[in-house]
Amino acid sequence: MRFNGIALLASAAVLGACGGEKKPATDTAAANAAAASATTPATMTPAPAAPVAAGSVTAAPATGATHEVKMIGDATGYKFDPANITIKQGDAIKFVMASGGPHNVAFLNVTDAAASAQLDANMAGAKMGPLSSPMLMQPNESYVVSFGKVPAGKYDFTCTPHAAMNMKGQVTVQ
Ligand SMILES: [Cu+2]
Repeated sequence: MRFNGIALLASAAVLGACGGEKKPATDTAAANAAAASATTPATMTPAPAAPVAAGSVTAAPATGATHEVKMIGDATGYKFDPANITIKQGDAIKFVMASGGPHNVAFLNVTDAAASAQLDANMAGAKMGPLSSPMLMQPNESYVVSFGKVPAGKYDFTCTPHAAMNMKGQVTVQ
């Protein structure tokens, strides 16, 4: 046992001495190759999806009917009227500040990336953030959202200042 151990150590030392110049070189090359193949996909993966898609989407003007939704805050509470509305792709919704502002319209939980990018592109003006209109302060102020090229589906929206008061609604795009 002892002799074998010593023999192994000795041969390892000899191998280390003999292959000393070549072995670390190949190890380093292999490590670099492994590191490169490991890091390249990881850094590449998130890049193509989001910025390219968002940048390539442009606003699609409405080509159909314009539907009106009032934004109300009075003794009866805070609400969109109508709160649930069904439209066709290419229609528009004109949100009109009726009372009790400031109100805004902010779409929530748009999980489809293409739908989110198109809807956001269609929302112009000094937005409060992605998928969120500016604040409408004065009576009869309005904000039009085009649903041009917005895929069929259901889109939840809320008024950010009055979300806790249940001021919300849903657009169904056919
Ligand atoms: Cu509101």
